[in-house]
Amino acid sequence: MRKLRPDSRHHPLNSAAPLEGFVAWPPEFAEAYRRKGYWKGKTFGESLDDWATRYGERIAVVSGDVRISYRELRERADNVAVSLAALGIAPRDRVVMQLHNVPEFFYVAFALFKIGALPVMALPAHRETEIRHLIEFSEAVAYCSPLAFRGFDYVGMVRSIAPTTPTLKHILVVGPDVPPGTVSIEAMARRAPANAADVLSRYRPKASDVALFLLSGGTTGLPKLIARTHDDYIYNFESAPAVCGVNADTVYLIALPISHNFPLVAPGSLGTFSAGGKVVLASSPSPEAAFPVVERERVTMTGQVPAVTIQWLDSPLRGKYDLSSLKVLQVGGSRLNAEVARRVKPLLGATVQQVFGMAEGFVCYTRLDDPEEVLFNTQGRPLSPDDEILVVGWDGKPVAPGERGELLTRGPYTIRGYYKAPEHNALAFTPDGFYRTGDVVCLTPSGNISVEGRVKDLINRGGEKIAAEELENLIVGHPSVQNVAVIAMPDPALGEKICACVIPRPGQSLDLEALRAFLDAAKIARFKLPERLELVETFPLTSVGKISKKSLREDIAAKLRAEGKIP
Ligand code: OOB
Repeated sequence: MRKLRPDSRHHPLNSAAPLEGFVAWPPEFAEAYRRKGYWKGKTFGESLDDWATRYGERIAVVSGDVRISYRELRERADNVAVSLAALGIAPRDRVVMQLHNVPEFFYVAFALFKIGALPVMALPAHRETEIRHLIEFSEAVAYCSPLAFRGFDYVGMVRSIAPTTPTLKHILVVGPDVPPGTVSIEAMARRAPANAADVLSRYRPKASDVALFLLSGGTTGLPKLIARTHDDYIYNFESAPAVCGVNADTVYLIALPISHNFPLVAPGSLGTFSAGGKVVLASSPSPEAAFPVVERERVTMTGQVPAVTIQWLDSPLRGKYDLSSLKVLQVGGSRLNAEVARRVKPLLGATVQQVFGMAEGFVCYTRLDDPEEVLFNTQGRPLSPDDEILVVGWDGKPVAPGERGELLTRGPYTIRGYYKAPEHNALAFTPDGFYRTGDVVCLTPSGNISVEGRVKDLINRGGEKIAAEELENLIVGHPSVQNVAVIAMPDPALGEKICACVIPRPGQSLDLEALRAFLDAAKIARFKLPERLELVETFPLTSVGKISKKSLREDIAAKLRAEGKIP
């Protein structure tokens, strides 16, 4: 009998229709993006193979004392891929990945890419509600996590969910010693199977296929799933190195959650790999955790949120470590105050690069040689020459140049719809495919974008609209203020009133009267003066480290109720 050789042409999915629930680009756009060379027809698996061939023994990933070369990275990903296929994980199966900053993240993600299975990028801060939602919504067959991290028992959590999520069959766990009934990622990574080439040739995802799911960054409701294809996501991270000054000498520190879009592709780990650089993992962006790593590994670049930048600038540890290797400090995720941006070069020695992006795709950067005016005061300009942007008013019509409006965008790496969400898509996208970002921006005369707030981050005080960010930018200029978040608080008469939540600088204090006098001196409309001041030590954060205004609003509403000021 003739032995049947696995043949990629015979896998049932090799000629299959697109994934159901995925909103593809219209054919004429897809064609143009290919013609212009943005979409190269390459998959993640092929990219990793390329890197391993080109960069071989160079170090790709550093985590503590562990150093992994490009060759080893591919070897381990291939090993894991074969083991996952042997477990029965099939092309297009979804796998919820909830890993912190460990090298196993890359083994599993690339293993899944290679067998055409689809990672769903959860964040370590997610808990039962979000994880259950992600497993149910994506119909995940597997879940992947540490045993425990920061005192939280992930395996315990998923075991409590599993009995009521029937699609879930496998739990993959970091570490050599894993509980019975779970699979060790380390063991899979070290087992070199004889039939790797056969298994890996059986199914080859197409570059136009969905490669992975990111989560929407919304701070309300449960996250929506953002399907990114090999074509569009590879274009996204391969374009980043040129605008971020990344090359083979780059040492890029990941201190944000590793599965977030910013540290994945902007340029993040994937952009750094594509240039042959080195990716260094840290467990937290705090000065205590990150500074020693910067010193030891001679880190040249990292990406962080503004709250972390403020911590780094104000840290007494700054003078105790050698941070002189830092060349570029990327700051994004929420608006960076110009005064903070101005302090980066003198205090940290690095050029600040503002990054304004979203998991839905679109990313803007200030360029490293921009004048200070642009570096400090704007969030930069689009990554791709084919990023189309519109700034529209309440009526949906473009505003006059320089006026504020909502940013709409479409382009070669911006999705045309959330996964399996037709009703929401009808609201979140225009009929001609522009994504409504919900961000209020204006275009500066230099052609850069200034993010002025969120469409919904407005306080409606009896009909007067107040943009929270406008007040925040003023208040942060007060000498006693380290950081501020302005939120709406419920009011029986006006509907909403303004509350300023302030973290004072060490040893400083502030009262409401002094704050109002300070703002009054800035000559703003009196209806914008806060009616309440809350002094706090820290802000509640979202899973990726942004200030959670939702939690702040809930806290203040609870206080007002306790004080009998609202029913
Ligand atoms: C990044 O992605 P997401 O998906 O967590 O959040 C996107 C939203 C944007 O729509 C905007 O509202 C806000 O976060 N945002 C900024 C900002 N960067 C993001 N607002 C003001 N200034 C900025 N620089 O947060 C993200 C994705 C890729 C790169 C960088 C950040």
